[in-house]
Amino acid sequence: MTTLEIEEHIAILIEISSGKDLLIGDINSSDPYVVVSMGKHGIVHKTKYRKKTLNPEWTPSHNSTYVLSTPSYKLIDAGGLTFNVKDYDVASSDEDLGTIEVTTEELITEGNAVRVVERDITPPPEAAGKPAGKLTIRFRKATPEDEASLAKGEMKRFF
Ligand SMILES: [Ca+2]
Repeated sequence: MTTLEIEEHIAILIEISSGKDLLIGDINSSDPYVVVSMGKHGIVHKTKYRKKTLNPEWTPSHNSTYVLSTPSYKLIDAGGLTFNVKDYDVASSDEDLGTIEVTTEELITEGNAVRVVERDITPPPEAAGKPAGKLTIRFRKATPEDEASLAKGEMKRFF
């Protein structure tokens, strides 16, 4: 962390892009969505769910994209972000389909660089040892225009 030079406040545009070969939460499929949390600071974002798919793609209309705007120390303190994939259920509590972690150092990008992270999902304890698929996240430094577009609910592609 000592080599990390960052501003006091950071704004990162994050897109939860897609999942691949996710775990099955229902009989033969899942209704996957993603909950993003920042350590003890709790939940910072949620996508909407996609119906009956193990290979979901989330777009801005599914809340795929948001700006994480935070004092830097909170993100450093949290060590990064956790992306928890869940299966939406109508009649019971939502199933855990596993998580990926993206570290603070990965999240701090230079200039306009876009970073794409495709990472193996760590399965929940009850599915330990099973392949749980992959989750793809994209991010870059947020601009004031990004924040304005999101606030207006524009459904454009940000990446
Ligand atoms: Ca379900």
